[in-house]
Amino acid sequence: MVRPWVTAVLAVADVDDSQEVSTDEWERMLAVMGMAPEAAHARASGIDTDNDGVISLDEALPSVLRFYTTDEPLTPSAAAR
Ligand SMILES: [Ca+2]
Repeated sequence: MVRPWVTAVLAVADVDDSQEVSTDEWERMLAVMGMAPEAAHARASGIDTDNDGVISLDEALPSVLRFYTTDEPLTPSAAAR
């Protein structure tokens, strides 16, 4: 149920339409969503668990689920706004 939706998120993040999402593309998407650049970089790198520079569906799933199912703020500063 969630996989097609995460697939759609990945498609949006794939700005160069290469059919895969680089950590740079994921980082850019997080920044557009309001995450601080350093935090976006750290989060994108952390999601790429096999360190191949590409965010796979299986790598993105837990992160996207956590983002939308907790009250965890994007960044500490975002919570203060
Ligand atoms: Ca990867």
